[in-house]
Amino acid sequence: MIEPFQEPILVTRPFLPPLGEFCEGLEEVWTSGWLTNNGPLHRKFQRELCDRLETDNLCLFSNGTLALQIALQGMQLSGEVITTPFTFVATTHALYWNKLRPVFVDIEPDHYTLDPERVEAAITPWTTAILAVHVYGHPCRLNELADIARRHNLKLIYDAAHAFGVTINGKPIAHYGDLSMFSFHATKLFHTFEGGMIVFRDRGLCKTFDYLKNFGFENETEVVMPGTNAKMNEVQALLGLQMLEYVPEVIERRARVAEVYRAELGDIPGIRLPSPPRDGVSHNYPHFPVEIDEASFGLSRDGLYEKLKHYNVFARRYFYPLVCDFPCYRSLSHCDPLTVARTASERILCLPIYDSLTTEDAERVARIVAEIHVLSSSQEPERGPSLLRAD
Ligand code: T4K
Repeated sequence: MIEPFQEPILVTRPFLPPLGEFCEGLEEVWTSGWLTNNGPLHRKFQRELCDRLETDNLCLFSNGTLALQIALQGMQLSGEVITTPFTFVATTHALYWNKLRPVFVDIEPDHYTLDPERVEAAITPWTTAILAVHVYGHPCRLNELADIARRHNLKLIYDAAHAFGVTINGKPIAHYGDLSMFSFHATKLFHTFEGGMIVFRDRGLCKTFDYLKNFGFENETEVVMPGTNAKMNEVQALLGLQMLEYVPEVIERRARVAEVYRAELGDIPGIRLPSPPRDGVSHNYPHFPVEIDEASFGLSRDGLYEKLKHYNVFARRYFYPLVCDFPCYRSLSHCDPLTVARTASERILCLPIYDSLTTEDAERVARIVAEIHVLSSSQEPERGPSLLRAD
């Protein structure tokens, strides 16, 4: 029997720059006394991101959800928006907060992104936009979606929460579509504790987004629209500036963990590994989703999820249930049977992946999965190690 891990192995762990480096930066914040409201670090972080992403149209936010909500509001969309049910619930909530009706369509089985054929089939006279998700950092079918959006005069918006650092033939993924939202949440490989960013095509929207995230203030005495408060603060910006330097290293270390999983899990019956990135895509390895086929693995996805906990390994079922199955969205009718999304949601388990997970630990996680398969297939009475708890 493989011994359980001494310490819990969680699905992710945030990368953080050396504390000393961060404290030095904090001194700068303390000295300036400027804590938020477009301060010097915010401006510097924004400029740095603009340079790296080769754009001038970029706006920072306190978190990704508000970034997406404000993006949709600023674009003045109405009616129906075609979207995926296989995502974190914030994607759909952002539509709801803008009184937009989500129309859920199915995803493709290879990278779990929106199926362009289903998108086209779902367009009605009320459709105004497509909201697609680069789920697990895999780019959607960019050309097909762009073509559909152009032919039907729809806005094309990407929830790129998972996709920071992804490029296609060297071009940042932020360059695709009318607008992309990135999350800088602690669970993301690039983060600012909490935080978010939008990158957009229409320069004319810059001012609108700035107003919307700052109460609609034009100046001290004028409010030009009913905005909210969604500003990134100086400490977030400081962390972002420091984190930027480490992104290539963090992605590289995650890639190594993914390689270990691929090598070690590939031969286990009933485990389907994630499809490799498409040609030209430089991936960022935000998650490591495997599909479990109960019949050949000998145990369901949920069974494996529970058994892993006995070894102190805490995988996650991203994304289960489908968003359309949450009570707040269940009453929405949709014509698409969502067959692929449903299967993915019932079968996918995201294994732990983060920069500080050693290759030895990743190997051990994989060997545990293999052991669970063997024990489950032989249907021996349960003799698993004692249950440990995550703190
Ligand atoms: N669109 C998509 C497609 C998204 O995936 C997300 C966020 C959004 C939009 C919205 O962006 P934000 O508004 O969040 O910027 C997490 C994150 O909270 C969420 O940001 C993320 N997606 C989602 C996929 O995952 P939970 O509920 O799974 O988080 P939690 O607290 O269970 O954390 C997961 C694991 O991470 C823990 O087991 C331990 C580790 N962890 C977490 C935190 C917060 C740490 O080690 N340190 C930490 O500080 O939602």
